[in-house]
Parts: sequence; structure tokens; C-alpha cells
Amino acid sequence: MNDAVLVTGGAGFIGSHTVATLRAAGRRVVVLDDFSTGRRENLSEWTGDPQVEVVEGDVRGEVGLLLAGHGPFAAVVHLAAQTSVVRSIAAPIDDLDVNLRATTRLALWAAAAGARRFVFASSAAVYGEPCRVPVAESEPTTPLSPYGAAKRAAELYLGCLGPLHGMQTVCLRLFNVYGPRQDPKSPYSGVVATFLARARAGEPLTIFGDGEQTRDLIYVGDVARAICLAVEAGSKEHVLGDMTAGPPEPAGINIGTGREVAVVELAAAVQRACGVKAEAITFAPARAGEIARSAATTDTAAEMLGFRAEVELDEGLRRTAAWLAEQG
Ligand code: UD2
Repeated sequence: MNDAVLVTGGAGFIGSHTVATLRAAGRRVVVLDDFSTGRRENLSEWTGDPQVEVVEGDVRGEVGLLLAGHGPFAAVVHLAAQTSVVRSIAAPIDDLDVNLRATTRLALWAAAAGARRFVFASSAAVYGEPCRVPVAESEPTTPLSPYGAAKRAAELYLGCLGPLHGMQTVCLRLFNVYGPRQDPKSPYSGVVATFLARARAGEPLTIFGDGEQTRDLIYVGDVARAICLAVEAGSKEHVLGDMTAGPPEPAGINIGTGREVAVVELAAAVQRACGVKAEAITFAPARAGEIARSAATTDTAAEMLGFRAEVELDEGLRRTAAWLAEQG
């Protein structure tokens, strides 16, 4: 049997797009998801596909028992996470349990189970307020939240566990991901999902602060492609530095577009995508702990993975708005 790729959090927003990309590459996929935020509908496309197996379970649980009989696994893509910065501040120990402890346990299990590669969803949050924008991977990491600190600590754990246990580890520092299947209703929703849902409902968009703060907004399909490249790199003539000899340098790879978009600019683009009026914007006080600017350098991803983002913001917004329209 074709060795599988395990995708934790595979029923989630980024996870389900990752399953699609891996299936398109001919991979057998095993999804592990506890369905706390993931949705079965996100996987409905593969109902009856024998190459996609879905296991319900928590990554903090006995993963070896949960996945018995589903291997062998060529690689693990670890996306199951506590994804909210705000929640990590309110409940740092819970964040630590999921984002660091479960990640470390999963990596140890994966190595023992014979997986050759472990791809981890890290975050731009490891940088805190970047010294320079666009921020390069070699810049200092000074996370401002337990979320960012746990992601950075997980990178460090993977960086030493990989060579110790003969498994290649790749940490992808995801910037602001948006696209279809991102939940617009949660209080922790990303700005794009929130803006699109409000614009479609004819409600004003609320900008926190003056709206001059910037983010690097990357379409989820591009992120799923980067993840798939990280799984395949090296096995298909991709150049992945000296990954066969040890962990890649630097410890994480930025996954962004390199384009800095101000929140005011995004609001205007969302209104264009939904055909609503520009004056429907209100301003509210800036959020606490907000960073001013964020954008990725993209050369490391290009060199190590052969990855560059392709979907322009207007096109990504159009696709996301179309998906929201289908949801009714
Ligand atoms: C993102 C990630 C977070 C972490 C962090 C790293 C999301 C949802 N969150 O947080 O997980 O990786 O980056 O730095 O991707 N905004 C408004 N109005 C709204 C909602 C948001 O003005 O209704 C602004 C917000 O103040 C911020 C920007 O939009 O300046 C982006 O906010 P966000 O919550 O989408 O993401 P961010 O960058 O805080």
C-alpha cells in the first residue's frame, strides 16, 4: 500500500485544502481531527474515496492507538492547533498543552512510527513586532503572546528532535491566511473572513486603530501548495537545502506573499469584491498587543521549496466571497 501522509487538523480550514492538494498529487491521506473546529462537510468531497481515511481524535490523546492500522506514514503534516492569539493570552497553559506538548509528543510518535518528514504549521507570530519589514527568517524572534512563544518553542523542539530521531522537520511560518472555509462567525476569525461576512450582510466594516497597520495576506490554496511542496521536497528533485543531513537552516520558512497590505486598503478591496459602498466603515480603538507591520520575505520558500504565492488579493477575495455566497 501507498505510504500515507497524516494530516492532523485535516478537517479544518487549512487542513481540508491541504488534503485536496495532497490528493491531487496522488497521495494517500489519513486525517486526524477532533472536530472541535474542523467540519465533516470540509471533507465531503472525499466521501467514498478509499485513499482518504478520517480518524476522529484529539492530538493530545493516544495517537498511536488512534492511528493503529492506518499507516505506514511517509510524512506527517501537523496543523491541529489552538489557533487563537487572544485565547492563548487568556489560557496560556491550554495553549501550551496543544501547541507545544502535543506537537512534541506527536513528533516523537511519528519518528518512532517511521515517518521520514514532519511538516509543522508555525506562524509569523514567532517574530512579534518584526525589526524589519519584510521580515527575513534570520531576524530575531521575540513573540508577544503565549501563542507565538509556543510556536517558536515547537520549532526549537522539532529542530533538535529531528536529527536525534532521524526525521526531517520543516516549520512553515504562516502569515495571515484567508480563503474559503475560514469560519467568519467565530470571535477569533481572521480579518478577511470578518470583513467579507459583514460587507455581504450590508453591515459596516470595523477597523481597529487607524487602519494603517499592515499584514501579508496569503490565499489558503497557496498555503496548501506550500505544505504539499514541503511534504514532497527532496523526493521529487526539489532542492531542500541540506535537509537530508539535518534540520533546515533557518529553523522556519516564511510562507507569505511578500506584499504588505494596510487594513484600510483591505477594507476597500473587500467592498469592491462585494460591490458595496466605501463609506460603510467605522473605526474602533486599536486592539491591545497589535503589531504595526507584517510582511514576509519570500526567497527562502522559493529556494528551499520552489514556492511562490500565486493568487493575487483581488482574486483570492473574489473566490472567498463566492464561497460565502454558496453558504447562503
Ligand atoms: C494573525 C493570526 C494569528 C497569528 C498572528 C501573528 C489570524 C486570524 N490570526 O493575527 O493567528 O498568527 O497573525 O502575528 O490569521 N482587524 C480590523 N477589524 C476587524 C478584524 C481585524 O481592523 O474586524 C485588523 C486587526 O486589528 C489587525 C488586522 O486586521 O490589525 C488583522 O487581524 P487578524 O485578527 O486577522 O490577524 P492578526 O494579524 O491579528
